[in-house]
Amino acid sequence: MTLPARVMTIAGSAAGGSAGIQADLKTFQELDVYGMSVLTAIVSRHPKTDKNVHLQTIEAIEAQFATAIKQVGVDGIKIGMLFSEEIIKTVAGLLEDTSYKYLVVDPVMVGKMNSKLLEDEAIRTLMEQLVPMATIITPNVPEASLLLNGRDIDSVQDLKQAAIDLYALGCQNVLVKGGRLDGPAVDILFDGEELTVLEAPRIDTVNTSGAGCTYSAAITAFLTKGYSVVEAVKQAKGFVTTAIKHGFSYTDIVGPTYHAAERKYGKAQDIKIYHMNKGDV
Ligand code: PXL
Repeated sequence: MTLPARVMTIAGSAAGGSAGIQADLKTFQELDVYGMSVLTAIVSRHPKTDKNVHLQTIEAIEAQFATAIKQVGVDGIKIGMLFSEEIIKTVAGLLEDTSYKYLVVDPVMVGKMNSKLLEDEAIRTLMEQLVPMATIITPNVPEASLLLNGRDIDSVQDLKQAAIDLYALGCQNVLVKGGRLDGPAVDILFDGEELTVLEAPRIDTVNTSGAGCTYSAAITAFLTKGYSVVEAVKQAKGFVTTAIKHGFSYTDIVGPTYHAAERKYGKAQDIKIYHMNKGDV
């Protein structure tokens, strides 16, 4: 038997199950890779104290990483919410001492419900220590803007320029996700030479909690299964689009994407993709 590829997420727990570690592990399972997790923090609001981010200790983070590497080993790693400078530095140190093939860095900063998922002073450390190690980074519009000194990103043209400029941070590929702009959901992938434009129709739903986590988890899974970067992003875009299409909510609170949607309803047929050269932007 060929064993499934080994994928680890280093991220926060979203207790409601839509985002963070929960979204990542559900996505890994759907895509038939072997999922492991290193929990950095628990995100869940205490009804009386209002505390929302419950950090894990550095010792607990190191223990989880060491256990997963010893018991299993790893081919692909996805990084989600790290929250503090200390955690970023710890994770960068752990990665330096480990061999793996792919590193996907989702620079998670703010949740859909506006919860703060990265301290302000930690942004620079993330840029300097983790982004240069990444196979691909996957910022959304607010994250790309923060990584570019607060630049306005309002159009597909701005997305393209942002992808080109973020590449200068030293990662191998950049995917800027334009889902928060008006119009179709356009994302721009840049590998230093060529831009790939991926476009999905806008889906009329509020239930998109965890979409970003799911997208980057799917990219990690496809890369680790041996897909090229362009093909992994294309397949992941289809997976998350189908998950958003079938999103739902159990309450009046913004609900999850449906991680099993592709398995139940088939692959998205409406993703458009085209390539252009850097010089044509
Ligand atoms: O969707 C971003 C995100 C990432 N990680 C965790 C989260 C959230 C959003 O709430 O809770 C743990």
